[in-house]
Amino acid sequence: MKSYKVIVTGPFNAGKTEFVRTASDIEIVTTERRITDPQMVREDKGETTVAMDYGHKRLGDATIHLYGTPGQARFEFMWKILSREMDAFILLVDSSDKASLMDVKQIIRLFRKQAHVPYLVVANKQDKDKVLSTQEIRKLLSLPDEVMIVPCVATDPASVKQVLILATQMLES
Ligand SMILES: Nc1nc2c(ncn2[C@@H]2O[C@H](COP(=O)(O)OP(=O)(O)OP(=O)(O)O)[C@@H](O)[C@H]2O)c(=O)[nH]1
Ligand SMILES: [Mg+2]
Repeated sequence: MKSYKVIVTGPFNAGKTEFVRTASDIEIVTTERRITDPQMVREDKGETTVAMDYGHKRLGDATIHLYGTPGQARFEFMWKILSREMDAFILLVDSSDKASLMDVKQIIRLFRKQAHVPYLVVANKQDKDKVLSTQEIRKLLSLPDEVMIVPCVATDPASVKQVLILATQMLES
């Protein structure tokens, strides 16, 4: 039985907790707290992850342990703790929020520094109006050709499963 530790990271509000929740075979462990900064509150979002999300998913003969990170930079100290001994990371972005992509290069750099593991980028919230395409996001993030970017809707189990299948293939190649 293979076991992988995969980090789900990305900027504030990208859909990390939703992704882990949809992916997981078990009810996830979350550490969501009410957002205290009024400027950060969104119409459909009153809570934010302050430490981690945890869930796991069985895929074939592998178990993927998924650790969602906080998105706000002030909880960045958790990123280092969570990324210890990771096998890969998944970088989620909100395809409907171009401004949020500003922070993403920095997040990738930070995780690459922790360990030289493979990663893939998920262009989340593709169900929304006026979203950036995967090509546009690739360009904005200057992603090298060898890094996969996958469209996704984190509320849709089939979409999330597809990402995990690709992540597993990446881990096993
Ligand atoms: N339409 C749509 N909404 C989504 C999708 N994924 C997540 N959301 C919504 O986006 C909001 C943010 O999702 P979260 O999972 O809390 O985001 P997060 O990245 O964990 O946020 P932080 O922990 O605060 O950084 C929630 O209201 C989700 O329901 C998606 O694919 N499509
Ligand atoms: Mg969260």
